[in-house]
Amino acid sequence: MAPAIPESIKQAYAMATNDAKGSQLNADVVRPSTKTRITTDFGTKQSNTDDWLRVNNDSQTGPMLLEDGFAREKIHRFDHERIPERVVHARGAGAFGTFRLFESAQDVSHAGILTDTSRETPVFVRFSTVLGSRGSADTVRDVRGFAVKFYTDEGNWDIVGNNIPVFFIQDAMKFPDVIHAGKPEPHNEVPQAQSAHNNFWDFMYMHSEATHMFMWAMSDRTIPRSYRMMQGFGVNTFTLINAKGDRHFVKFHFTPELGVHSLVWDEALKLAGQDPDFHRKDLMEAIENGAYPRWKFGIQTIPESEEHQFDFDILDATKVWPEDQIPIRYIGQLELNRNVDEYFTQTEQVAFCTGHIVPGIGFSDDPLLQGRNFSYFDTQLSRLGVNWQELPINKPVCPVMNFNRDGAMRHKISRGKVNYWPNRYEVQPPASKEEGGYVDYPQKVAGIKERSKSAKFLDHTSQAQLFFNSLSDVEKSHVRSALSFELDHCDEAIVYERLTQRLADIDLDLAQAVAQMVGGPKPEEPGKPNHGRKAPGLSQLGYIPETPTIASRRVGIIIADGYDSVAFKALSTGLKLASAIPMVLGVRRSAIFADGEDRSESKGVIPDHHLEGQRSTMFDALVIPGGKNSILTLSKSGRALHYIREAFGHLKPIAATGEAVDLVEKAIQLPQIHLSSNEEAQESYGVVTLRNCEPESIQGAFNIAKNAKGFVEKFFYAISQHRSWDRELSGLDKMVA
Ligand code: HDD
Repeated sequence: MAPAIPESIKQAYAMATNDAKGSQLNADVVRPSTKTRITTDFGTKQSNTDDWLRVNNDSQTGPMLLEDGFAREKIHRFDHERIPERVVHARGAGAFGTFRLFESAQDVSHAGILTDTSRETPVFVRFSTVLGSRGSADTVRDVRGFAVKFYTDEGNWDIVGNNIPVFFIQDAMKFPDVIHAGKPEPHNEVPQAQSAHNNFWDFMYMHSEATHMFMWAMSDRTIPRSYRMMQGFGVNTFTLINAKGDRHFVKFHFTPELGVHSLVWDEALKLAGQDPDFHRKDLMEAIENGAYPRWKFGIQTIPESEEHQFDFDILDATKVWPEDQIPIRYIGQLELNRNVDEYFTQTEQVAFCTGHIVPGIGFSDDPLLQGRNFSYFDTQLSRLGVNWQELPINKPVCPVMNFNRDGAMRHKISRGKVNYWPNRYEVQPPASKEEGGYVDYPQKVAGIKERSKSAKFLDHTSQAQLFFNSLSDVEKSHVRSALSFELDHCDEAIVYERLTQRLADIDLDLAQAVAQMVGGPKPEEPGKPNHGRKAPGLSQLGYIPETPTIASRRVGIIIADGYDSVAFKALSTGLKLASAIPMVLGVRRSAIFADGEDRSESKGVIPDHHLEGQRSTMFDALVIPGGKNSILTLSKSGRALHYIREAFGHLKPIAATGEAVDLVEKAIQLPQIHLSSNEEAQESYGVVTLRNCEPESIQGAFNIAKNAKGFVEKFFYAISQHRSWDRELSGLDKMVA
């Protein structure tokens, strides 16, 4: 029997038929069912798709016949299934959603999507890694793409951004170099999906404008916990034009409701092998569970007249606009609420272009953006072919009418006798401004034609220092470790020695620590004095939500026969009520029975997984309910003990009740961790314990707040803080992992 369709999926389909993009996409959907029959591509019903037509001679070994058009069609279609993968950002995951504006930005733009607060604009978002091939792992250290297609009433608007606000290069002409340097090396196509190799770090040194970005790339930003927990940035400087015709420069921001959170490096490395689809599955799971990811949408704007008032060039994509100087104004919300129906036709064939803008939005002279505007259109041609704009995922929801014609695979049919303008029937004239026509901003331009950069583009270190100064101690130590890891993978001394010297331009302590780890001379003097300034919004620890939440967090509950059902039920119910995702991990994936449970009366609990099928890396936190026999079994299981040790090493909250407190003690063996000794709940470095677990001490209201007294509340608060940084600061994690 076919499995029942979950409610959330039914709702998603209902939504799909309600919104404009959804119904447009559904227009050509094939829905296989038990009532439909398999046909050839040309509609002939087929009675056998398993056996090639052949001559069956007496010994039953006769030849196959070329005549079999059905078989040839099947093989021919299979032979041509692949299209070129994206030259960068090949691996990705996408979802549909909605954009809502809650505050009009009409003072700066006349774009419908930025002024009409009654609209709900359908969107498609594709997240990606940059360097890896389509089949590479999700959790590698890499920048993440954050590309948003808004299907607005006035045409498609694409923000083709990243989860880091700056870029490696200032001029688009350097793009092939930076990507060649980062991709696998040409002689052996090694390494896959990582920057830890000679060519990348050679280029980082030789091309010093990349300094600011590589500091971001070595921070935790490049190992996100989830696509849902990353910021998105338009990176380039665009412009907004209001109804009066005034122009502002603008940067676009998406800030996640769940906060900005990362994996720890050891976890990211392991997950790349244990679950290469970790982020892809996380996005799908959250949407299926109704935990729709949301981002606040914000703009930073600068009036045209103030373009030159800053000590950095506002058109330089290697610079942020510090938020203390140019605050972000949050005006909208992006929500993802529908998974794709088919990966290829939607996530793979979606084509983003920085050149896709709508009236009220314009480009700037940012030299990276100008080059991107060429590259994106161009690349779609080799990836998808000339009529890529007609693919369902790329089609706007508003009417498209023009005299562009023909080309391979054109399938729009344009009626009428004329295919040019002006024509004698006056059909399809251009739109006036009043009719919504895009009118280019009348920018005054004069100058010398030459290949050069503005003077402020030449400062490559001030903002690298600003970024590093603004990080917390934990984040700084992660940058140090990341650089030490990456440079350890470079085996040519010229590469790691020079790069270490470059670090002294940013921070001498950092440079010295890295030099000591990777070898080579230790810099004695700062290359450039550090200005000591910091800016808000650069440290990701500043984005933990003010109201603590554990929504959509995966929590593994480990049980064996004889577990304590009071603790189990209280925690699993509490987690569900708080919108987390509890997952039962049993010693086997068949029924597990609680202490005292009558096996003839009860069906027990069927775990979601068995312990060997998963790893602690796949969960945000662990729960081990007590129960004498359960803990006896688990204490003899190396795997169960490893779960606890590994989760501890990865700074994750761990909760244990009753006899499980002894199990945690056995696994961790650290006197610094104080475990509960009586009915009082104890929290110590994110390990939350309750020795005497009575129904009244474990149930009740869940108030996820700092300094909460109850066991469940303490545990939930620890999860909401993502990781126990104190554990790392005191080095306890290293003693156990
Ligand atoms: Fe790019 C894809 C983001 C600079 C050329 N880029 C691509 C994607 C993202 C970005 C998110 C994947 C889109 C998708 O999911 O389909 N790229 C950026 C950002 C940049 C940037 C934030 C700096 C601000 N890119 C950049 C430059 C060039 C390109 C300077 C070329 C001159 N990018 C491309 C491309 C890709 C692409 C080759 C590959 C696939 C595609 O466009 O559709 O054209």
